[in-house]
Formats: sequence, C-alpha cells, structure tokens
Amino acid sequence: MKKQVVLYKKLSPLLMARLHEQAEVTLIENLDAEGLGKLRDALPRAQGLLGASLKLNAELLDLAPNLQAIASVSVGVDNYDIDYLTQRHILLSNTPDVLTETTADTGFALILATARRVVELANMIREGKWTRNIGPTHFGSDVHGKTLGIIGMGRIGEALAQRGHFGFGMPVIYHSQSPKPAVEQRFNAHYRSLPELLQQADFVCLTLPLTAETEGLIGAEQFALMRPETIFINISRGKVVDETALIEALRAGQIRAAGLDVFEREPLNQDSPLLQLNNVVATPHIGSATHETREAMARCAVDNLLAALAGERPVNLVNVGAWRG
Ligand code: 8YV
Repeated sequence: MKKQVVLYKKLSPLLMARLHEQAEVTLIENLDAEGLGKLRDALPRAQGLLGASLKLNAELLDLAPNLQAIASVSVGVDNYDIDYLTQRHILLSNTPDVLTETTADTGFALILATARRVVELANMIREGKWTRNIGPTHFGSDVHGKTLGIIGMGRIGEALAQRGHFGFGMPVIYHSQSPKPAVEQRFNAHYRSLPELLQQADFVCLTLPLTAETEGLIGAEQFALMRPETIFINISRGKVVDETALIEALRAGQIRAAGLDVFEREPLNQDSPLLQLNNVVATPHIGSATHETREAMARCAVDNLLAALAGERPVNLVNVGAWRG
C-alpha cells in the first residue's frame, strides 16, 4: 500500500517521478489562500509532508492524525513545533550540508556588495547619473584584511570563516554557544564574547538559527556597541534582529551599512524603511537559492521522507526523541 504524501513545494520531474513510484502524491502548488485550503483538505490523509517556508503549527497538524514524517527543504527548522512533533512521534528532517557552501557564498556576496556599494553605484549608472569620474562620495570600504566577526559558528559560519581567512586575508573572530578549537586552528579564528565581537568586528555576520534564545538577540543595545564603520550582515533569520533598532542604527550612523537576506516579515514590505536607505543591500532570502543547491536540497528531503515512511531513521533527523526504531 503506497503511502500518502502531500507536497507543498514543487519538485523537479525527476524527483516527482521518484516519489510517484513509492507514494500517492498530492501537490499543493501555491501557498496562497486557495492553496492553504487545499493543504488543510489533504492533511487528514497525509502520512508524509514535504516542503518549506510554511509554519506548520499544532493547529494545522492536528488535522493530520496519520502523519508520520515531515521532510523540510531547509536547514532552518524554526517553522516547526519540535516538542509537538516529538510528542506525536512525527519524524522531522531537514537538509543541512548540501546548502552550506552556497549560503556562505551568499554571505560573502552581501559582504562585498554592501562594503563596495555595488547595488547603489550600479543603479547610479542605470539612472544616468554617471556623468563624471567617481570621487570620494562614491567610495566604499575595503573587505580584504578587515576583521570578520561571525555570530553562530555552525556549518555556514565555518564556511564563511574559510572564505574570509583564505580568500580575503581577514582576521576571524566569532561568538557561539561554545568555543570551537578546530575552527580556531583551521582559520586562526578567536572566540569573543558577544559584546567584544560587536565592538571589534568590521563585519558583523549572523549565521545562527532562530530559536527562543536567539530571537531578538541583536537590538539597540547591541547596535550601540558597534562602530560607525561596522557593516552588519544577516543571512540567518530576520527575527534574530530587532528590525526597528536596525533601522534606527542605520539612520543614526551607528553602523555604516547592512547587507540583509532575511527579514522579520517575508516578503519584505515595499514600504519598509530599509528600502529607503541607500546603505542597505536587501536580497529576497536567496541564501540557498541556486539551481544546483535547491535540487540537492529537494533530493535530500525526498531521501529523508522515503526513509522515514519505510520505517528507517532519516539521515537528517532533527527530533531524535521522536525516533522509536
Ligand atoms: C530557505 C533557508 O529555507 O534552508 C534554510 O533554512 O533559509 C533557505 O534554504 C529556503 O527558502 C527553503 O527552501
């Protein structure tokens, strides 16, 4: 008897074919009001779920009495109530590793684009304002040799440190729940308390997960510790930052600029003050968004889901307490 799988994220034809071989598949193409209605209608029969970018709370999952596994096409798992899933022995899996390098590339893209004012100055040409040789008012900041501060030294933080150390000759300082001796050895990185890092780093980069402990971690007090030449980069989750405090810090010149791939609310409102600031580079949550990496993530999620539905422990099981193998 094929398992009932509900997808709320489109997959490539290859992966769809693979799923169809082993499951009865319902695809919810969009997560608009109509799509959410279709999802709610499909949940009562769902034994497996696969998708991303949707808060699957208890209210919704109470509609899915037969649910055995959720495969998230993401490394972040802040969209899930882990305790609820564990109590119901619903296996949650994610897709770490396959997206690490791509997301770290996004982090460096933002470091370079923000420091060198790439978006602002490229737009200047498009707007017909490049009418004479550029001068000091157009200058950006150097990246090479500057101090790279990383908050959250997990896989993505390590990949960012690698790029800074080997690629740009940057001294690396970091803050995380615990010191990482291997990272210190590989990248000549040095552990700092959060206040020390904020005071010393030329680039403050967030690469940590959104949890009850990290929500609102960077607010007015933390921005006040940074220097006027500091550039703030966020490729983690928007809610790790008090966005109102960030806007105030940018407006007051407490920090030089910000490169942001994530926001408190996504999509970012067109009338957000962040979009009125020339010293902000904003990208639409493109961290892992390359053809190659998103296919690899989806493939990983399908592997995790099919394993769980076959009674095997998924490679990337998040809530190990749910496993009864
Ligand atoms: C997005 C990410 O989730 O993996 C994560 O946690 O933030 C990104 O890869 C992506 O939107 C999920 O498909």
